[in-house]
Amino acid sequence: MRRVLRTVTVAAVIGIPALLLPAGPAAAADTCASDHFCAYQNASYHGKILDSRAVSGARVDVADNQVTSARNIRNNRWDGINIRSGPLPDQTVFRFAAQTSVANVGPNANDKIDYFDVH
Ligand SMILES: [Ca+2]
Ligand SMILES: [Ca+2]
Repeated sequence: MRRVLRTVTVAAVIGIPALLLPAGPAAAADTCASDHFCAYQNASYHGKILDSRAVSGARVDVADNQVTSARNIRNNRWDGINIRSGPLPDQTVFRFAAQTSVANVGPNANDKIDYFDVH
């Protein structure tokens, strides 16, 4: 009886890592409609946090320090701006050219953008 119980316990322990493996193929990226600008909190367009059709001259707020990827399906440039305090002016950390998708803004801009200036 003691031997049977030990066998069951070992099997259960071995089974735990299997639960940590990724399940199947990656989920599909979030969509962004034609003529919209969309920003996402994760790389490769996952976790949409902004979907906008703002026009040139607009300042568009987005959840602070979250943007990692974006799709610019509009015909104007969107600059990702990081707010700085004190004497430092706000800083443009990434420029999203018209009709350009960026799957990862990279370490200099990741999780820094606080708003967008639309040009
Ligand atoms: Ca910031
Ligand atoms: Ca913001």
